[in-house]
Amino acid sequence: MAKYLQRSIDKASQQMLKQAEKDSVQLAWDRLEAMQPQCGFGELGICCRNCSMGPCRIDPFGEGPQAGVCGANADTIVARNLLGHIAVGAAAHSDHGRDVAHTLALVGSGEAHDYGIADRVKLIETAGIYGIPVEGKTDIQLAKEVAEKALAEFGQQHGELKFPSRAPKKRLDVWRKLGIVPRGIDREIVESLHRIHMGVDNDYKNIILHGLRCSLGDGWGGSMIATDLQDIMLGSPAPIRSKVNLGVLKEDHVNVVVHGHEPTLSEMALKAASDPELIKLAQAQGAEGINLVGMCCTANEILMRHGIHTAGNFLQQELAIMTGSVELMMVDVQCIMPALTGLASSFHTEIVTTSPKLKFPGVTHIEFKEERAFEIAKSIIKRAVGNYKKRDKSRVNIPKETMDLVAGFTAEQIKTILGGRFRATYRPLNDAIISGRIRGIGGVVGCNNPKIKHDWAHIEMVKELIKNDVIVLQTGCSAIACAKAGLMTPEAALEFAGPGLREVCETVGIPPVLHVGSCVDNSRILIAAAEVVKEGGLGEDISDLPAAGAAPEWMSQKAISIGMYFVASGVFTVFGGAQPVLGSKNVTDYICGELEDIVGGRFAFEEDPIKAAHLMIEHIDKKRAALKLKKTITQISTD
Ligand code: SF4
Ligand code: MSK
Repeated sequence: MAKYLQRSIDKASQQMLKQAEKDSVQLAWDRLEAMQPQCGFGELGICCRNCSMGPCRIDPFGEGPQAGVCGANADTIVARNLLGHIAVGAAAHSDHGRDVAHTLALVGSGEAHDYGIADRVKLIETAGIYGIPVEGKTDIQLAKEVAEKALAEFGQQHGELKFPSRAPKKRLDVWRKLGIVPRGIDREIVESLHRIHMGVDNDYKNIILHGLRCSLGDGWGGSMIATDLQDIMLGSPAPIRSKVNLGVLKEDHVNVVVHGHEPTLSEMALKAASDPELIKLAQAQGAEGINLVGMCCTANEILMRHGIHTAGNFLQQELAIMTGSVELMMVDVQCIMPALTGLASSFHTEIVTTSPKLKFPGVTHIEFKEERAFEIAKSIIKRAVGNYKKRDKSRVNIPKETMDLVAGFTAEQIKTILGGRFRATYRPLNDAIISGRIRGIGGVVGCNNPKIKHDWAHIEMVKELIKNDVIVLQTGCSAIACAKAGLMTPEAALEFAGPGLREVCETVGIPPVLHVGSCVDNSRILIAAAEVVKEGGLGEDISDLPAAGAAPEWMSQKAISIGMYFVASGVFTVFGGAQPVLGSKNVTDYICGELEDIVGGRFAFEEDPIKAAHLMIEHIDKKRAALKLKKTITQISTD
């Protein structure tokens, strides 16, 4: 089979991969190939370069060294490396949350005029969670107080973060008993870095326990702050139709791709792209207009709130440039491949960095300032318009593929859609699970990874789950993969869902696979799980629910942090490829086994997406049996 066919399951991507082969352009897949064989010590997690007595490595065959120069064994080294990944992932998500809180604080102090309060109800609810009295206060005053409380939680030294109190009581009790309720978001990250310093924590169980605490500071802390404060400021999503895949790029328009994670600037870029003055300018250059589209999680943010088209997921960032039609790619933070600038320089595409945290040598940097957000966004869009005339029309090769989808399903929206506008409740969802029409809930999230055929594992797994009546909630690049495969339309239920799930989707008019948002919006899945428990009839804790999580094509440190807080929240979670822990049998057994007795959740590693889906289904069935729920039709037929 031709290489380009082996590399992606997505037709639009295959077309660009074929083009790259023809033009001898090196993409992530080629760089992976050139990297072979990859370091086995790294894969197993048994190399350490924490101090200059090293670098050290443990011999996995038991013949060579079994301890580093300091005496650290495989268990210590693997656990420390894992904690390092969790800390980095939690830091990335939480720093995103901090930036959002900072912007809301500027709204409160009247310094960020381009933003306002878009969801008053959520503002009041959030104030309630923080214990802030609302009476007699203007929205702006309240926003300032909420933002300040949120900002204080990053540096808090003692006590507990507020948002974990939204978890079921039993869950909170588990965390409290273990002493892992995060005290402060930054504090747990810093303590992680301290513990992994040479000669500090040597007990792998103790190290991992802190990893759970640090990750909870992400899921029930930094990420949740990012999601909720974005909703307050930019608006809470509601179901919305849109389109996805590289075919959303337009041959006769100035194409601007916004890529990364933080939506504050891209919201303004969106506004700037419909500014009549700039559209006129684009038309003067011979374009029909300005077409702003998203990539990765910035895409998910503006898709969820505005229905803006998505060009692609993680492994499509280089492919978008390969179309020869992108005038400008505006990037913020996270998942931006360093390779972009080299590739862009062989086209007319201009990469513009906007965060002080992410720069490339010699690349245009226009720094985002909340106080001048719209003005800055306008200047960036203007550059894109100016680049249109540099486009080499003979090199434009935009795939035709697009797919319709419905996005915008939040924890609140699921409640309204199922329960009705005036009687918002999770009761119908719980009843559907109890009666066996819905077998359980799957959360399928995470990245792409060129080690796995692009999008393949996401799509296979999700199809298998919905075929077995498991309703699927998705975020991140996984959501984009399944949207491209047509799984996020209400009609998909007729073609792909099992009989019970199909009936529910048909009655309510929802897709069997719900787009819940970006990476930080995994916090929406936690809230949805807490709501299901609160509604009653399915146990008293998240770990009682017939639910499971997965990251079939994971690659980033953030994915590890997300996986950890899913597990810490009591969720059985399957990763497509193993985390770098296999060099320690003790650590592997602990996180894939014993942890379940401690926190109610554990990991499994399974590369085959169908087998992985069945691990999730088995777990769901185990939970159904424990709850004494009757068997579903698909359960009986597969017994
Ligand atoms: Fe080697 Fe220990 Fe230093 Fe790591 S901390 S590099 S195992 S001596
Ligand atoms: S963008 S973290 S590749 S999901 Fe959130 Fe996608 Fe993974 Fe980045």
